[in-house]
Amino acid sequence: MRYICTSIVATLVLAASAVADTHTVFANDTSFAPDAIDVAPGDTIIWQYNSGYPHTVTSGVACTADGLFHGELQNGGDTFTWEVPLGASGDIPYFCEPHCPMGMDGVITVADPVCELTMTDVEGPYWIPGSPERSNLREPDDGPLLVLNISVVDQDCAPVPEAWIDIWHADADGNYDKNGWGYRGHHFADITGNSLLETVIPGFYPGRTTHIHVKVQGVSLNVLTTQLYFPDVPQNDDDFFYHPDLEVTVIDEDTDGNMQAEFTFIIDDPACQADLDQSGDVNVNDILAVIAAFNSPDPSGDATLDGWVDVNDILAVINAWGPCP
Ligand SMILES: [Ca+2]
Ligand SMILES: [Ca+2]
Repeated sequence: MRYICTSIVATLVLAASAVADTHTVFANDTSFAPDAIDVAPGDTIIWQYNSGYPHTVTSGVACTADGLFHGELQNGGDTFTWEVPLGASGDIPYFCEPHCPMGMDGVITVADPVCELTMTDVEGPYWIPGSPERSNLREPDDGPLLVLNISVVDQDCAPVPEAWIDIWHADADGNYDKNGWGYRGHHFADITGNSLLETVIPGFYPGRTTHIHVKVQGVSLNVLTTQLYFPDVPQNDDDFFYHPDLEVTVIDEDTDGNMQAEFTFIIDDPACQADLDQSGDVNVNDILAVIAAFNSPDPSGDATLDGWVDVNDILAVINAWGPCP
């Protein structure tokens, strides 16, 4: 169970999954070049002595250090390296101590984390609504076993508490239970958007690589329908629906093929999207906004964000009735 305690921060970093960049800033006589850089959390910045008397690279504003970082560039070839913390955001000003009065300063602007939505994948023919609530789908003598750590975050990288997660997949021999609830079940993430699925690694359904079907929903009416895959399965390459972005990340695997893995779903779950007039309440005025835009693509009445205003938008407003969280 030691793998379960993934911190939220680690989850968000995984979700953002941006490739870290390296930025170089030169220290000239009385200036940094460039003096403004845009970075992402986890990026590396290298300041390099270029010319002039010895410089420092000191975080702070108005020539007053704030202690976040301090480096010294005495001679040609000297560098100072700082990695942008994962929790950093906004502007981080800095200066050169001896030359700050001459205007030698700079600013690092940290971009907000970006969570790109998990791609959808085909639902397939075997989904059955109304599955039993359970997060353990195993049956006696199952194997190889899968423990999947699931995280659900929204497009702002914020956890989606109590997200609904519906799972269905083939048994270890590749057969679907089309009459009962074998290897089918839904469960809810906890208040931090995390959950644990215990099941068996599915076998090969004819024509497909091994895969797990999933639907995920947060507080909005949007439902993500997709599939999960496993890395290094030769059949992946021949599967029309396979995509590497939908591979689980393997944490541990033993010689019998029992696996611990994780996956972060990033879902489009705008808070209170049915508050069409952004009044802070979902009420009759939002119904009127739907009616005003009825049978059109006008986004001012599109509570479901599906590009069209129809009766589903009225239902979405009713479903979200009341004050916005
Ligand atoms: Ca409203
Ligand atoms: Ca709509």
